[in-house]
Amino acid sequence: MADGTVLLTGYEPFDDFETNPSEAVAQELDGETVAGHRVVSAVLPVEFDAAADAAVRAIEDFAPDIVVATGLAAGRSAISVERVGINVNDARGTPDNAGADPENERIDPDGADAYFASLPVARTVERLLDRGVPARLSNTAGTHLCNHLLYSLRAHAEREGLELPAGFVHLPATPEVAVRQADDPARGGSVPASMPLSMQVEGVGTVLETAVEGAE
Ligand code: PCA
Repeated sequence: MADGTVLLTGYEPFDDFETNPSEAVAQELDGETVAGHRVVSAVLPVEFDAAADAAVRAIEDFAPDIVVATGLAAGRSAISVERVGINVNDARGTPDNAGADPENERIDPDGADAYFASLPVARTVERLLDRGVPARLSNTAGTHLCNHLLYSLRAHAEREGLELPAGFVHLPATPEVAVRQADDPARGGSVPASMPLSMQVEGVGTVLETAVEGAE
């Protein structure tokens, strides 16, 4: 019997990525038990107008004790545990899946400038490294939907007075994506950073475990 629930979110594919490892990892861990907590997963739309609402619906449906959100950061070589979400929407020329391409906008004109993730971020990175999973603490989640979600989750918890630890983890591309995006490597071109999906699943499992322990 699980004694709590962790909501794990991933994102749908976006831009010219045919797959999103965060979706695959969320599906893989859905229904598992981690540190005595049941994992429930939701895959969110990559849309500025819909992602946070979808996450809030999942919070209302599952009443989790903790939320860990994830997304793809192609080009990063390690699992990045994000420290902060800032009050900015800027797609920087990568429109979302509904075509929105905000530039230098606020998420909430009346909201706080930023929210820290409320998970034990440094301890999570240490645990990942102890287990041989490349990981780092990241001081910027960017200004696209991943940052948007971290900010929105923390703002939601504050607005509703919820005791709901929440954080965000960026995942590297998978080797399959890196191969597709390689720039003519047989002629000396470059190949983007990647991490096998199995290691990403292990890594996110470790993030959930540390989050549960940190919240106890
Ligand atoms: N990564 C993007 C948005 C969706 C995703 O998986 C980001 O880093 O903001």
